[in-house]
Amino acid sequence: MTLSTAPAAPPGPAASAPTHCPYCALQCAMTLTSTPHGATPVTVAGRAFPTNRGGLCKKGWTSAELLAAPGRLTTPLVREDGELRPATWEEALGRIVVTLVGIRREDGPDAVGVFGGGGLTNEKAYLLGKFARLALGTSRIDYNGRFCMSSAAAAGTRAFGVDRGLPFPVSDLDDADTILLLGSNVAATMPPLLSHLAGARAVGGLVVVDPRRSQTAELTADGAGLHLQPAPGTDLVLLLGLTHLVLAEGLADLPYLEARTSGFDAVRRSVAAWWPERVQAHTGVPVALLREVARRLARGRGTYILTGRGVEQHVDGTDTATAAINLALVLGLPGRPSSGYGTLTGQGNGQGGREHGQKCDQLPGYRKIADPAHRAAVAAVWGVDPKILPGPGVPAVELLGMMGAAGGIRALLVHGANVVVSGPDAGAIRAGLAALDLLVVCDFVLSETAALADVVLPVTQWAEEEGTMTNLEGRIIRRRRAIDPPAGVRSELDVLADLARRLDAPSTWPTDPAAVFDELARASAGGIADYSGLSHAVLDAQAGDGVAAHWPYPAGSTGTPRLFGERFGHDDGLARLVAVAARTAPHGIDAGEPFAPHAPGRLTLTTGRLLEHYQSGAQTRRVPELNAAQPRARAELHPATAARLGIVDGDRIRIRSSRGAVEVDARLTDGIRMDTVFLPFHFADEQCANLLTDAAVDPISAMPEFKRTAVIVTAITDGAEVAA
Ligand SMILES: Nc1nc2c(c(=O)[nH]1)N[C@H]1C(S)=C(S)[C@@H](COP(=O)(O)OP(=O)(O)OC[C@H]3O[C@@H](n4cnc5c(=O)[nH]c(N)nc54)[C@H](O)[C@@H]3O)O[C@H]1N2
Ligand SMILES: Nc1nc2c(c(=O)[nH]1)N[C@H]1C(S)=C(S)[C@@H](COP(=O)(O)OP(=O)(O)OC[C@H]3O[C@@H](n4cnc5c(=O)[nH]c(N)nc54)[C@H](O)[C@@H]3O)O[C@H]1N2
Ligand code: SF4
Ligand SMILES: [Mo]
Repeated sequence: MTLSTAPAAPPGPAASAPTHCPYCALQCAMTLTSTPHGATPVTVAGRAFPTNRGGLCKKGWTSAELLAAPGRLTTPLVREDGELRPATWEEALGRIVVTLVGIRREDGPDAVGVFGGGGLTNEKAYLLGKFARLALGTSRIDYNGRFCMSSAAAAGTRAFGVDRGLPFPVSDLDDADTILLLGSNVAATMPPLLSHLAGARAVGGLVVVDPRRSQTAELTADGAGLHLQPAPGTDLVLLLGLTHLVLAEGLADLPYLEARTSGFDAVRRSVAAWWPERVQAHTGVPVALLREVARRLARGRGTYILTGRGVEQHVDGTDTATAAINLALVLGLPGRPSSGYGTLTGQGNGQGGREHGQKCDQLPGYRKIADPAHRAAVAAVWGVDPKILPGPGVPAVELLGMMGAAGGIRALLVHGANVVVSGPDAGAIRAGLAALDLLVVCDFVLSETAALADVVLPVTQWAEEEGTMTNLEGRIIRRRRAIDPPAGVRSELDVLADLARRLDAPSTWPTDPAAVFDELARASAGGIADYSGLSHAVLDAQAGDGVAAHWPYPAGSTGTPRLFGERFGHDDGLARLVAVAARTAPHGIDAGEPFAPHAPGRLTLTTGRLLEHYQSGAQTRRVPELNAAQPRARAELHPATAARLGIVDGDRIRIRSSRGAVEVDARLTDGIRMDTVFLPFHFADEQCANLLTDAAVDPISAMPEFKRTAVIVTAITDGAEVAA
């Protein structure tokens, strides 16, 4: 194995590189042109591609500013006397290795944890999973996709036997006349996707389910569609009620259910008691609207049901996504031309990031780490004895909860996540991070999590590296290098390989992204997410920049744009309807004083996104234009609620939950339910929404409850809190 301490000699930077946006899962195509003497090193232009059709959102247009943003990390940092100071790579890596070896000797390999991210390229996600299992020997790896796609993934796997967010190309939506969009605000989170909803809007068929009149719900105005405004966390009841109506009105597709599914009888029984008046009482959605939606869905000549985080980030998120799938199956949508069910994957590589082995129970190719045949297949590619592979680890929230605990983890390596802002119950996460013997963060900016680290390693970003990403349609695309990284920065593949060598790891540790991809492709062969027919060269040679490369893509294939046309992924080829039940008794957030439903100032907090910021804001708060547009967290409150609490627009307010408190500005809007308050989670410190959220998780997916927290809202005047 040969390794250098600096990145391999770079190919000369292309004057212009066809690549994709650094942010979300739509992975809009763009061309970067290097302008070596400008203040911003590259300029960005939208590029024709089936997903974005040349369009970009504000984050995409301004993405290159981050390449030259002040505060870009270019040297490793180590903590000394409580402060981070610059260090050489040799010192930083040496310190990591000495500490890890000591912890491993004292407490075993599971005392070291790894936390990955859905923004990592396929190559990095793959190598990180391999690094955890072979170089550290730990089972304890998981990633921020647990906070994102886990409920939808669990539901999709359970129903279809395959978890690919959209089992069809986004452009199929163009032909739809009816789209039910549950808990997704695409107008803010994936603006170029709106062009694919235009057909449905034109015929009045866009149905948006959101407790807020989001920018997407606004698109239903003037006859373009319908907006259902349920109380946060009541979507499961809503979906049971819609399925009840479809059955009661004789609108189910019985021949499809008979030919292509199993489990229908149990689902029929499970929705029997959810008559519309009862659903209205639980959700607040009027009976007439429920009936109209059920009929519209059944009569549509091209009907799609799509879910987003609004319905998935709940303690019953898997069951809610399952109820959405059941509704789709009862209507006969999945696997049919011009109709279907899908979930809108979020992070840039949210799809690929959940396929290559950074999930705690997983090996590459979407394989199971507990399955002996899967272990043997991957161990053969790695050239190791399957016995040395650890077993399943624990999911993200549990992993973070183990920091500093007896039998827990003493060191954590973070790659591509800003957990102290974006994890639930962020106050507890901060305390956990402080209790570690060693926190290592790889990043290109000093995120809030990096600022707490013992060692910070500066890595290449997006336009400085080669790789692949898998977008929300399961389409594998190429990320291309447009400029040289700044001196002093190393690629994450190089960092992992160097650490592996210092830790005397078995196997080989390639650092060239194309070579890592080739190994990933081999390791995925025969798995659910099979990439074995692909390579960087194949992707580069494809017309239109990898346009057709949807997985599964086994050797000799031309890819799979549409899944489920003939059969679903289970051995019997059938889709499974799974009966799910809604909880009706008060639970979790409603239980107990002082947060009981009628306590003064008591509202339900839900959280989400703004167009201008991405996730924890670590990147977008450093882009001047984006930060100027949204400099602070503002809590959306209904004017009637605000009046009752003595709050006027722009007031400073305090929001507290059983976990913590934040201080933010009030923004009054009649687009939100009177019982609900909305906070974006892009901000840090006293504005961090996750100081309020709870670490309770879905029992199946381990998704935390980000979208429903009991809070008390009070005005603050002259620094003093006003009693409600
Ligand atoms: N601008 C921007 N775009 C992004 C991102 C970003 O951070 N910023 N992140 C990317 C990522 S990783 C993801 S996962 C996607 C997420 O994309 P979305 O799922 O669109 O994002 P959210 O804003 O989290 O939630 C969507 C909507 O759910 C609503 N909601 C809240 N609670 C409930 C509820 O109980 N029921 C229902 N039905 N709706 C509810 C919120 O009001 C919100 O309008 O966006 C991606 N794109
Ligand atoms: N309250 C609330 N909380 C939420 C959500 C919500 O809706 N409400 N949504 C959840 C969801 S869906 C998600 S996806 C998570 C995301 O939450 P985070 O994990 O915090 O996501 P990011 O802000 O994208 O953090 C990525 C970090 O990695 C860095 N980074 C980017 N690319 C790379 C790379 O290639 N290598 C390395 N080493 N670093 C990189 C970035 O600079 C940034 O610091 O937040 C979750 N948290
Ligand atoms: S929609 Fe997503 S991928 Fe497209 S430009 Fe915006 S952030 Fe980038
Ligand atoms: Mo996400």
